[in-house]
Amino acid sequence: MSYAAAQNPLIRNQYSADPTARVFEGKVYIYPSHDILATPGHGRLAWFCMEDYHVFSSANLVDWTDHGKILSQKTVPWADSTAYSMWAPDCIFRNGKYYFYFPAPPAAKANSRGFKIGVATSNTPYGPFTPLPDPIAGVNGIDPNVFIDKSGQAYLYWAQGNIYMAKLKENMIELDSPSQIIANLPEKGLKEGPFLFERKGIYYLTYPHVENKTERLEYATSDNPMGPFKFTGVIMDESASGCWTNHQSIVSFKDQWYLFYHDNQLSPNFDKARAIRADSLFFNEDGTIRKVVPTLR
Ligand code: FUB
Repeated sequence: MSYAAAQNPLIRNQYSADPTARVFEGKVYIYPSHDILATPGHGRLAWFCMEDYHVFSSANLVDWTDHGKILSQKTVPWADSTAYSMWAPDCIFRNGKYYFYFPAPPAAKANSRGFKIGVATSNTPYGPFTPLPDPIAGVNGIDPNVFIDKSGQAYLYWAQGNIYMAKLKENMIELDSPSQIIANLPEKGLKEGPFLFERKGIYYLTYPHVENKTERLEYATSDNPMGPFKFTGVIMDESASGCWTNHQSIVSFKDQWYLFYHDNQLSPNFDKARAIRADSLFFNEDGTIRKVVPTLR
């Protein structure tokens, strides 16, 4: 089977993390977090610092176009415009519109560590996106991920120590069921960054989990996007570079599956300045995922 070889890290002129890859209009679009370095008065020093989002697209996974800034903390009506905490986003297409989901601390809680999840919409996958006036009611947490099943039912997954999920209404901006914690995932250690995809009737819930020191990528499977899920295995071991976080998405593009993730290859001494990567991913006959070993390029 032939497939394009990704050149890692994918983006080299800026830091990027938490890549959600989507296939829209025959190209791969990546919606990552945009790490920058905090300076006095701008973000928390030596911590994650993000003030906006860029989106990147590629037709071959080698040549990437930066479509520029698609959303900024300054223009989200409900968000704290000084928080520098625009964490891991997602984007999905429905009814002619692109819906961009992002976490941010709300303005009313400027001194709290809480996050809400907002939505911004666009007529194109590359934006610019217009934020809605309020975050999604009933959701507190980070790392939104949206999945639409074959019947058209949409689901929102997010993290707040554990992984939560709820159905979304057709309008994609309101919950349509009570939120629930996803059961049967490892009991101990932070779980965040959910990303759900479907292949051959199996729903794969993937997530980073801290078992020891840094996050490794794991997955659980089910025959239903609402579960129950069963822990199934590890997709990628803990980072060899010592990057505390990892964050994944998995998509099929031109008959090849890919894992998108990040490490701190461009900033070996500071792991909050990360770089997104991709490697081919393969399944066994029984649907389990073969562990991905990061390429060193
Ligand atoms: O990028 C900030 C946070 O780090 C993300 O929301 C988490 O998934 C982790 O990658």
